[in-house]
Order: sequence, then structure tokens, then C-alpha cells
Amino acid sequence: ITTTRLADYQPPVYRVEQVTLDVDIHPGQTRVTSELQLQHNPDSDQPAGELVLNGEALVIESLNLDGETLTQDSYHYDGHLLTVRDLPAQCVLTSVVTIEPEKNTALEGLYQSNGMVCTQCEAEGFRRITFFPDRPDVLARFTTTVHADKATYPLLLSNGNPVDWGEEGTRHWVTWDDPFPKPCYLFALVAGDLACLEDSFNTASGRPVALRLYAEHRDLDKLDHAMQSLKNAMRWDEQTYGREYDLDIYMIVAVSHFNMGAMENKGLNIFNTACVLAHPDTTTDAGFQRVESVVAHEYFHNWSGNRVTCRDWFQLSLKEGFTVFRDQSFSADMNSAAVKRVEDVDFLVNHQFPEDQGPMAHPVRPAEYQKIDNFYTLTIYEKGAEIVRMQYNLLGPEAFRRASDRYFEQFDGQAVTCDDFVACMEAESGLDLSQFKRWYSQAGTPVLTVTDEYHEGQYTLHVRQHTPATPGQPDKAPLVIPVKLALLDSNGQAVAMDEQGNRETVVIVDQSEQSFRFAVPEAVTPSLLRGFSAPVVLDYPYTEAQLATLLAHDSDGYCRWNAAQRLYFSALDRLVGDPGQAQSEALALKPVLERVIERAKEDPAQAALLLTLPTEVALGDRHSPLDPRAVHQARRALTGALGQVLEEQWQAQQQAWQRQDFSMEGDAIGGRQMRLLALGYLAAAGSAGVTETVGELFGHPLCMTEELGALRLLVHHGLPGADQALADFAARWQGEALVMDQWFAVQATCPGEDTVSVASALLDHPAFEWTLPNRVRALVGTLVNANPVAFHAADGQGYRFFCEALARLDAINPQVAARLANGAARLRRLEPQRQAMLEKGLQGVQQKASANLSEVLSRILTDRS
Ligand code: DPP
Ligand code: ZN
Repeated sequence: ITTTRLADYQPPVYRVEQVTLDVDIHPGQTRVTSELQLQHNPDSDQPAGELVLNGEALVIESLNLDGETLTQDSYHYDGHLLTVRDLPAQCVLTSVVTIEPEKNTALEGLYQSNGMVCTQCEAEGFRRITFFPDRPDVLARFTTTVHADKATYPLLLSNGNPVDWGEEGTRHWVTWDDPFPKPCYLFALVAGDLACLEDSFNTASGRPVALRLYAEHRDLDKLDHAMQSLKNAMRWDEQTYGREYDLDIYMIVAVSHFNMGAMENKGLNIFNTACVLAHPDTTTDAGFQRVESVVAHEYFHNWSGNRVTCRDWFQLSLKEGFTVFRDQSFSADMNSAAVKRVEDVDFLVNHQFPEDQGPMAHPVRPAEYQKIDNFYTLTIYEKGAEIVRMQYNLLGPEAFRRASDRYFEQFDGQAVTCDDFVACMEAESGLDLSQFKRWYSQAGTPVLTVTDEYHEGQYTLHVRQHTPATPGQPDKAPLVIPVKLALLDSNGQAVAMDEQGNRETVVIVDQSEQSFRFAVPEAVTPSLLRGFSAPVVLDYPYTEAQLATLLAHDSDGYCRWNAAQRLYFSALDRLVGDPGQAQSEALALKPVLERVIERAKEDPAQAALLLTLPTEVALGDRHSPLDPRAVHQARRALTGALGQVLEEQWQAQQQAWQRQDFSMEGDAIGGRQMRLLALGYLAAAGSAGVTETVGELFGHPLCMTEELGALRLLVHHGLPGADQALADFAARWQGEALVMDQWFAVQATCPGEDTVSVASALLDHPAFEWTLPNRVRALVGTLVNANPVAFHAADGQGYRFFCEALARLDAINPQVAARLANGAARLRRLEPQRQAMLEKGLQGVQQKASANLSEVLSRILTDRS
């Protein structure tokens, strides 16, 4: 196992000017011929002569340099690297290799999925197709010819435009040419028998672009939403960033077997079916929103990622953080911006913060890795997006737009670094962002400790910042933390904070300790970190009365949500170990929640967010050592008690949001959320009639959101009819893989220790497949990550289930196994008995683990935090 370090970066010794690929697909064996036009790189301090190419498990048929066959003594291949000696400064290297896509269950490189052949090359998949300098700073022009059987693979696709085609008996071929130089991680190829939804888009400058979305024939009716999302994203990027699409064709192919969400290959995106297919009968509202954002995300990569790419994989967040920021802004513009921001923050604090506080903590620009696949993380993506968002807010929209224009124009066609991005921000704003850049190199979540005092018209905030140590980074320097704030008077109204009468301001915290003064006429409640202006933990001793004021009156959606979360957490913290007090906690919460419920008609989606209790995982992280049973009981008790004390209100809500007709309008979606939430509280309270109402909803749903929502309530609350509903659901949807994923997930997330045996039995269900990542995530991933009381079952059953799954999966798909292993990141927070059981299980898995899995396991096992 080798460690790759940012500090060791060297420019490539050779450039590849042109790649001519010929991929000849035959059953059992695919032959790949590649011709590389090589040129010594003047930026390298190494002389011409020796070239090292990546190539993973390739079977060599021949190697040829400038038309001469290479003899065994002029090259060396160890199964991973091919070293060729005595190369001139300019030459053509031709290789013929064979590969076996049918046997590729790792789903990297060229592989088969439901009868089609497709690729996944990011980060290091191309080396499983042919020999190449597989690194993002080698940009080459690709011309690709695909040959295959006509009947099995009527459709042959690659990047760029089709320039030539023909037939050879029962076989045919197509040549694609991509005029834009690209790194090989953006290469794509698809061969299959697929249906196509076709449309077109006229760019701002009037060029027509053909839009083609491909899926299996049975899924043709599930492509409309992705198409509409794509067109919206194309228009938005023109209007918001001045970025036009650049090829004549834009294609998306839906694939069932896929390790990630989707892949932004130039002109030929390949998507996990879960991120592109959508139909109201089979897809939940959340699924629709995911499709919209992922389609946009991959489209936006055409500029932030493809036209301007990363110099090395340490810069991954250069494209991912920026592109997530872009897709978040897009979704905010398409839907409710306030709701979108809260959803994004909720995701960040509940998933990225724990990562940043655990053994896998790493900077947004890591300094080293063993397998880059393990760094497609929430830190790179979501925290990376927050770092771009802070720069957006520091610069303001106009300067930020000038800076992004400069970035895209100056670096078009190049492979660059996070420093290059920040330099553009500095150049267009005049700001000095050198200290700000610590956000890229320093891991961990900063804690802002704030206290305040009020004396005779003078309100003072004292702020301290501290970032806890993370693996390999014991000492942390102060960051630049923009804190947006307002000050609320006793009526909850924001007061003027300066002579101009501004009622909101931003203070920049950039030292370990600082104070900020405001002249205000009375003692106030601070509304801090508005819009979640920086990804930090805020520690301020809010009283419950202040939280009630913020929740009722603050104009900032994030601060309202955060106030609600704090109220819930303090009630739940008291109930952990003492759930008998749930009734009195619920009564104390009742008046504030009543006001939120009353306002639900203004924005039901926002109300649903405000009325949702923190998860058991989030609550568990506040208690050391983790006590999953007590946490589960506390949350369950509070849910039931809130169901009881607000029963009338929940009843009214569930009736108010009942609809006769299906709609995808914002209010209809929010209404479904509110209705299901209200039914959940009623079910937890054992309210009379709720079984009938939920059963009725399950039997006559208007859409999958209702059908699945009702099924989840039946199963998770153990209502009569749950088993029958599960059987009916499976019978109805057995042919729809994505719906069946949900069926597995509903069962795996049923809170309770018994769920482990249910899930173990489901591993033997005929619809369960180890080779299908979506299915494994639905059953194993959800239990491990979203069902702590089952995962941490006291007898260790959950750990056995997990470790067996890890070992089994690792032999099939190391990337997905390594991702799943992160479920054990809380190992050192467990009490000694559980810790010993899980540790032993993980050590057993570690002995035979792949390089991917081994990196994650060793970080977890050596964690001493
Ligand atoms: N396909 C992944 C994404 O778009 C990796 N680039 O985030
Ligand atoms: Zn991306």
C-alpha cells in the first residue's frame, strides 16, 4: 500500500497530444487498441526517455513504438505500472490489450450492467481499460471507435460527436471525436440496447444542442423530469455564470450498477438510475429533487471540472466543492431558497460534522491519501461548497461573478489548483484571502464560543474560536469566520445595529479571541450565524425563552431551524436515561410548536423541517459513551408525548393537507411532508383512527411519496397490517429496482434491535444482490448509518451482520465496501463491551481487506480520540 502526497507533486514527463482508441467488444473478451501521440513535457525537469503508464490487470497482446514492436527488454509491466524506456521526445506508442468487462464487479473501468457495457473512470478507472498516464493533469484529445454486435448493442456511444460509422456483417462500429482535450477520467463509452428521450436546447448564442437521455426501454417514461432539469440547468448556467454548453450533443445514460451518484464525462454523462429516473408513481418527492440537483451538478461540471479541471486529486474539491455550491444555488433558485438552505445545512451538520470529528477527518484539500476513492467525501463536497459560499458572501455577487469569469477564462483547457481559484477571488475583490485559505488545509470543525453582555446602551459579543485536533493535525491556527448576525428585541424584532440603521451585519472572526460592540437601546437576543454563514459549531448559552423567541420571530430560516433543534436537543438530553419525563417536556414545548404549526400554511415544507426531531444518530453523538437504547427510548418517548399533547393540531394538519389530485407544486410537496409528519406523531401517540388513516393512504396513494410514507409508518410503528403491506408492496413493485431499494430500506431502518435478524433474513431474499450497490446501500448501509439501536444491538448481532457484509462486499466491490466501512467511525465512542466486539470484527475483516477498505479500517482502528 502506497501513500500519495501533495508535497510530492511533479508535472508529467510526457504529454499525450492525441489518443486514438479502438474498443472491440466481444463476449468474454474486449480488445482495446490505443495509439498515444506522446510529446516530452517542457515543464518537467525530467528528461525524455522513460515513461511510466498506469495499467491495472491488463493482458498485453502487443506494444509498439513508432511502428516497431517493443521487445521485452525495453519495457516492464508489473500488473499496475508499465515502464517504457528509451523513448524519443516525440513518439507514438501503440498498445493492444484485452480486458473482461463481464467479470468486472468493482464497477471501475469498463463493465457490464443489465446487458449493456459502460464505463466509470473517475478517479482511476481508465487504467483498467488501457495503458495511460492516468492523472488529471494529462489532457488529451480522444478519438474513439467502438465495434460490437449489432443486435446486442445497437447503440454505441462515446464522448464528443459521431464522425463516422459503418457495418461489418452482424457487427457495426461508430467513431466518436471529442474536440476538447480532457483528462482520461472524463472518458466514457456505452454500448447497449437503450431507449432515448430526445429534445433540443438553443444556447444563448443561438447554437442548437441535441439532448439525448438514454435508459432501458421500460424506463423511457421516467426521463421527462431529468430532461426538464437539464434544460433549466443549461439556461441557469448561462444566466448566472455566463457559461454556455460547447458540443453539439449532450447525452445522459442511466445505469443500474453504479458506485456513485453520477459521472460528468464530457458530453456523455453516466448516471446511477436513482439520480436520473423519476416518475410520480415510483419516485418520491425527495427523489425528484435529487434528480434535479444531480442532473444540474453533472451539467455544471462541464465548466467547473471539465473545461477547467484539477491538477491532481488533492484538488478534488476545486471542482466538487464549487460544483456543489453551484447546484445548491440552482436548486435554491428553482424551488424555495429558504427551505433548500436549511436542508443543506441539516445534511452538513448531521453528516459532514461527524466525519470532521471522527477518524476520517481530513482537510478539504487533503495532504495525502492511499486510495483517492476514499476521499469522495462529505468534507470534499459539502464543506468544500461552504468554503466557496463563504467566498461568495465575502465578495458579494458582482465581484464573485467577475472572479468566476476570470477563473473560467484564464484557466480554460487547463488543470489547476484551489490556489488558482482563490487567486481569482483575490484579484477581482482586492481582498487578501491568505488566512482564509486555511479552510482548505486545516481539518476539523471549528467551535465558536460566544458570550455577551449589555451595559447602558452597549451590547458586546465576546467570541473565541477553537478547532479541536484531528488525526495528524494536533495544532490549529485561527480561521477567517464570517458571522452574520442580527439582534432581536424582546418582541423578536431586529434592532438597528449602526448609524445607517442596518438590522443585519457580518463580523469577521479571524483571531482566537475577539469582541464586537454594538450600540443598542436594550438587552437583546443575538441571532447568530444567519444563513449558516460559516461551517462551525456555535456554542452560545441560549435560554429556552430566547430560543422560543428566535423560533417564533426570526426572519432567518436557518436560525429558526437551529433554535428548534436546540430546544429538541435540550429536552431529549434530559430524557436520555429518564424517558418518563417525556410528557412534561412535551407540555413545555407545546406553546412554541403550536405557533409553528399554526403558520404551516405559509410554507408547509419549512414547517415540516422545524417540526422534525433530531435523529437518533445526532442525539447519540451528544452522549458519551454512546447509549443507543437510552437514546432510542428518549426520542421515541418525546415523539409519542408530542403526538399526544398536540393531537388536535396533528389531526387538523393531516386533514388539511389531504388532497384529491396529484400535483408537484411546492405547496403540494410541502403538504405531503406535513401530512406524513403529522401522521407519524399520531402513530407514535397511538392515536385512535391513525391505523385506518395510514392504511387508507397506503391503499390509495396519489404518488410514491404517499405510498412509501404510509408503508414506513405502518412498519416503523408496528401498526396492524404492516406485514401485509410489505408483502403487497413487494408484489406490486418487484419489477422496479429503485422502488425495491426503498422496500429494503424501510425494513432496515425500522428502529429496534430485532431489525438485525430481519435484515439478515433479507440478505437471502431473491431480490437482494451483492453486485448491485444501490441494493447493498439500501439494506446494509441504511441499517448501519440510520438505525443505531439495531447496529449497536447489545449482543453484537449488528456488528456481526456488518462485518460479514463488509468482507463479502469487499471481494466484489472494494470502493463500495470502503464507503460502507465508515459506518464504524464511532468505534471509540462506544462503551468497552461494544467497542471490543466491533473492534474484533473489524480486525478480522482487515486481515483480508482490499487497499480501499484497508485504508478506512486502519484509520478507524488506530483512532485514539
Ligand atoms: N461523479 C461524481 C460527481 O459528480 C464525481 N465527479 O460528483
Ligand atoms: Zn461532482
